[in-house]
Amino acid sequence: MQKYQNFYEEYVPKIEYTMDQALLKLAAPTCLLEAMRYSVNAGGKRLRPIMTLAIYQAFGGEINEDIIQIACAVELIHTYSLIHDDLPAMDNDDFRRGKLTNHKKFGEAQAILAGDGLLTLAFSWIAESKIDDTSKIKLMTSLAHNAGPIGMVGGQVSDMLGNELNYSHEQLVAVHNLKTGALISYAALAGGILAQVSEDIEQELKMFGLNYGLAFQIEDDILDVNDSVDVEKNTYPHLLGMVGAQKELATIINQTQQSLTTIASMQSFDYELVAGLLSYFERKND
Ligand code: GRG
Repeated sequence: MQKYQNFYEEYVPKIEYTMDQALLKLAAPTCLLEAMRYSVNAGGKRLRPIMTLAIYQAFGGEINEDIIQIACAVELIHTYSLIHDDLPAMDNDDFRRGKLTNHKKFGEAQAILAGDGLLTLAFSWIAESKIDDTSKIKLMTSLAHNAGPIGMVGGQVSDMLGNELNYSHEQLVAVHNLKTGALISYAALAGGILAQVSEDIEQELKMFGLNYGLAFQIEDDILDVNDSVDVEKNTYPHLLGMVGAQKELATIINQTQQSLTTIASMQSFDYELVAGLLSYFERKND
């Protein structure tokens, strides 16, 4: 836990610095750049790039500026998804991370375009990096797959359609895996791709990320109930009750730990560093 805490404290500022410096170098219209930087610099846990970097280092990878910028590509996509999710046509939120949402600050058209800009820029950050071409293609293919219509975007659509339906447990897992799990699964896999692990380990990293994402979503649903936010229809507390949702969360967290144990049995791996990512759940469930 302390090892991960130290890693987190060292790399979050580096992630934030890398993203802002790269944005500042863009010869984009000033108003667009301002809207993009506003959301990228608005804070957040930086969970996804931290996960990529921790997994890469756990396999013995040496982190440099190039690797940090590649790890940040997924954070750009995450940020675009939040900007678009907050729009009036979707969740219609006024605040995000304690600040006005992008469209409230810059207007809807600029917010849509800032999101579009971040989405495409993410792929440039991988394409223009110094790593070998095979790893680049693997990263870009997985990111496109997990962020797009058969990943996060598809999950967002199923989630919206679900407002009219009652999803079964199985359907709910499928929606969460796409909407929330797919990007986190990519973040875990990216650490392995950068460290050039075997395909078996890549599969295990994908599972780790998917289960982590599911746990993340169940936790979010439970916290909403604790914060007295209305219990929405297609959530774990609504489907399984609070006790059932807590039990399911514990089961899924256990599965993420199992994935890490399996990985450590296959290749030399800093289990302690990556297991620290699970401290996110421990703190909230104390
Ligand atoms: C608009 C294409 C499109 C997709 C939106 C991610 C998403 C899909 C919607 C957000 C809805 C939501 C609150 C989901 C719960 C899980 C989640 C992704 C929370 C936000 O991620 P954090 O906690 O955010 O990593 P920070 O602010 O820490 O970066």
